[in-house]
Amino acid sequence: KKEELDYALEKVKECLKGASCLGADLGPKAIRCAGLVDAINGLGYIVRDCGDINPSLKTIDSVPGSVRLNNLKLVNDVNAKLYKMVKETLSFGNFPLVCGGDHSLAAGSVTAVQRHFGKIGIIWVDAHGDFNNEESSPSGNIHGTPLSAICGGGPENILPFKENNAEYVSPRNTVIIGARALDDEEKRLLKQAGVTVFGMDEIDRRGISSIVEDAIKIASADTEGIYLSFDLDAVDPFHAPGVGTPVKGGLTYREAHYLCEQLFFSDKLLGCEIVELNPILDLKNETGEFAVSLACSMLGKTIL
Ligand code: Z70
Ligand code: MN
Ligand code: MN
Ligand code: MN
Repeated sequence: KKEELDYALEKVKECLKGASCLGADLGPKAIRCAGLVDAINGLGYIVRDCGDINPSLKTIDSVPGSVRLNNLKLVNDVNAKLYKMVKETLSFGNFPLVCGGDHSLAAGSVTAVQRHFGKIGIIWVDAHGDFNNEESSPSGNIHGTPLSAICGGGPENILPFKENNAEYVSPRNTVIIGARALDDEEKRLLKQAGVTVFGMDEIDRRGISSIVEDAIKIASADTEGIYLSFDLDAVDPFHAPGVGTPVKGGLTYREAHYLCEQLFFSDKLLGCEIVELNPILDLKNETGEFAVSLACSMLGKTIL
């Protein structure tokens, strides 16, 4: 029924905004349905599916006190589990591929990768900067903040599992690709921190190959390697409609794949994630299938 569908849609939209309840549940399911495990097996890898991370908390929480981040407890609960899972994966010598879920999961995944390797670079493919802190965030949605937190700019309270004296990721080794929806204060914070931002305009002007080459250089300078955090809303909604906040004017199908292919060939990848898939907003799981094909490119699938 239309009313029921509208209701579900509203719920998912709500849930994708920085929390990991319904949206985080449906995204990974849709990626599995699109054949992720078989596709990666087909590349010659052995896949260990660690399963979904389900929050122990059932309800959306409002946090008492002055904290203005939405669903903080819920997000922290999921991220604490993800942190442990990614660290375990790495300590077994395996390669983590994290599927979301909204981008707030990066607080857990990236902190684990950074902790394991000591010093990493990040390539953050996204229409957004996700570089707000608790004060600058216009929405209170945690998915608008994880990159700032990971780089040490706060909000500190989304990293409760971060071990004392563990290093933050250096903004100097952090690169955003595909940006076209940054808040004014967020732009200032990015500049101040020294994060390299390649907006869509620069990709138009210079071409994706030159941008990716620069990004790999920056993220791998004096680091153990690169973690790729791929928000599907970086891609143009024409190819990836199934995301919470589609923004026109994004990466083409081939630009997105080229980026992933080159990162594989760089031999610097330490792990990767694909986030923000929202199957309810998708068309026939097209974006889920796209996510699978991107994962294959990150893992070495070639054209010729
Ligand atoms: C805005 C905020 C955002 C999506 C992250 C939006 C952030 N900068 N939107 N991911 N889809 O609220 O911080
Ligand atoms: Mn994002
Ligand atoms: Mn985004
Ligand atoms: Mn987001």
